[in-house]
Amino acid sequence: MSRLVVVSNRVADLTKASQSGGLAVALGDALRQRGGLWFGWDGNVVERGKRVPPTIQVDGQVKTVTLPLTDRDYEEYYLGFSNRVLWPVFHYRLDLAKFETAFLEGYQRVNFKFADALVPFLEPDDLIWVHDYHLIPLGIELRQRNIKNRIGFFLHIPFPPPDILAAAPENEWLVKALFAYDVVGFQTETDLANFERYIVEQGHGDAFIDHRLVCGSRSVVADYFPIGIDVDSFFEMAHTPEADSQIDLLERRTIARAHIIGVDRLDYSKGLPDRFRAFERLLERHPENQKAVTFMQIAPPTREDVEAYVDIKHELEALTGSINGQFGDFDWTPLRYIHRSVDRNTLAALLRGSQVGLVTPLRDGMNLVAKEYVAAQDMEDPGVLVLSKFAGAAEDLKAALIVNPYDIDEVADALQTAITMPIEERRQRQNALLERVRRHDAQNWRESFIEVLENVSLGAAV
Ligand code: GDG
Repeated sequence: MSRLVVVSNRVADLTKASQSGGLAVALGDALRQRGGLWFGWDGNVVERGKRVPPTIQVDGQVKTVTLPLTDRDYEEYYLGFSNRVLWPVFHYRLDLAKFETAFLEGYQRVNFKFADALVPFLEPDDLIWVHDYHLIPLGIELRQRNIKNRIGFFLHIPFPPPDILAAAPENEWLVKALFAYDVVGFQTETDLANFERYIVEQGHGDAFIDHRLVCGSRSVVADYFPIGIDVDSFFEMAHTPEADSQIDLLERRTIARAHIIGVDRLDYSKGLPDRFRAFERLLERHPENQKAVTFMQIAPPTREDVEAYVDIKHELEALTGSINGQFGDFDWTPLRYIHRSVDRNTLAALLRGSQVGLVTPLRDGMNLVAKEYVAAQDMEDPGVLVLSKFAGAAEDLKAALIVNPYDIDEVADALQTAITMPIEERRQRQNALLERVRRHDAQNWRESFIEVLENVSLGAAV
C-alpha cells in the first residue's frame, strides 16, 4: 500500500484528533494505517525575509512537516487571496470580495514555496492528497518540479456557478490549475455540476459520462464525495456521565422547556444575523414560546483580521442586545450568544440536550454540525434538525426540516413546527437522518476518494 501524503493549509494535531474533529479525525486514521505525512502551515507568522526550516515531528508511521508564513505571506496569501477573494467568491458573495494584485502574487508565491518545501519529502509511490481553496495551484507547482505521483484535490467549500466565478480575477487560470490533478473532489452534486458547466461554457472543454473532463491536452476525473463524521465516537461523546450532568445543568438553570442550538464559526456564510432575526420572529409570531424556549448560539471567532468578520461580530452583538432587551425578563434570557470556543465534549452534550438544531448557512460546502447534531441525539427522544437548503448537507439530509435561510418567516415557522413536533414524527425523521449520516461518514468519504485516486488512469492527453 502506498503512503498517503496530505497537504492542507493548516496541519491538525493528530494527538488531539478527537478534540479538533473534522479533518483530523477523517485523515488521522488513514495516515496511521498506511503510514504517511501531513504537510502545511504551523499557524505561526514570522518577519518577512526570515527563513525558517520546516519542523518535522514523527509519531509512529506518521510524520508532520510544518512551516511558518511570513507576515507578508499571511497578509497576501492567507488573509488576502484565500479569505478576501476565494472564500467570498466561492460562497457566492461577490459583494464581499476585495481584489488586489498583491493578493494573487502572494497566493502564487506561497504555493510555490510549499511545493519547494514539500518535494524533498516525497517518495515516488506516494499518493498525494491536497485540500481546499488555499492550495489550488499546488498541483501545477508539483508537476513543474517533475512530480509524477497520483495527486488528488478536494474542495471543502462550494464551487460557485460559472457566472459568479467568472467575476473573480484569474478565474480561468485557477480552474485550469485543477487539471494538474488526477482526481478533483467536491462536496455535492451541485458543486460538481457547477464545475462541469464552467469547463464546458467558459473553459471550452468537454465533459464525458465517466466523470472525465478534458480541457486542452489535460484531463481530470471529477466527482463528488460528501464529507462526514465519525458517528459512533460523536454519539459516545454526547452520552458520557459528564454529558448527562451538563444536560441536567442546562435544564435546571432555565425555566425554558425547549432549547434551540446553533454552532458555527463566526462567519458571514453561516447566516447568523438572519438566524437571530428568525428566532425573534418566532417569539413575535408565537408568543407562547416566550419564557418557554431559549436559543443558544455558540460562535467562536475566526479570521478577525478580515473586515467583513468584524462587521458581522458587531451586528450580532447589537441583535443579541435588542432581542434580549425586548423579550428578556428577570427569570429568562431568550438568546444566549457565546463568542468563544467551547470544549468538544461540552459541545456534544449541548447538541444532545437541545430539542432543535438550527443550521441555516446562506451557503456551506457541507456543514458538519448538522451531522453532529443528528449523531448526538437520543434515538428514543430525538430533537429536530432545521437545515438550510443551501448547506451541502441538505442534499443528503432531506428528512430534516429544510428551509430557505433568507426567508425569516419560513425559518420561524419551521422552528415552531420543530418545537411542537410529535414524538413519532421526530423518531421517523431521526431514523432517516441517521441512516444518511452513517452512509456518508468520515471513513466512507476518505476511502471512496482514495480508492478513486488509486485506480484512476493517469490524466495526461487523451
Ligand atoms: C469547512 C466548510 C465543510 C464549531 N465551533 C466549535 C467547534 N466547532 C466545530 C464543529 C464542526 C466544525 O467545527 C465546523 O465544521 P463545519 O463543517 O460546520 O464548518 P467549517 O469550519 O466552515 O468547515 C464546511 C467542512 O469544511 C468540512 O469539509 O463541512 O462546509 O466550510 O466539527 O463542531 N468545535 C469546538 N468548539 C467550538 O466552539 N470544539
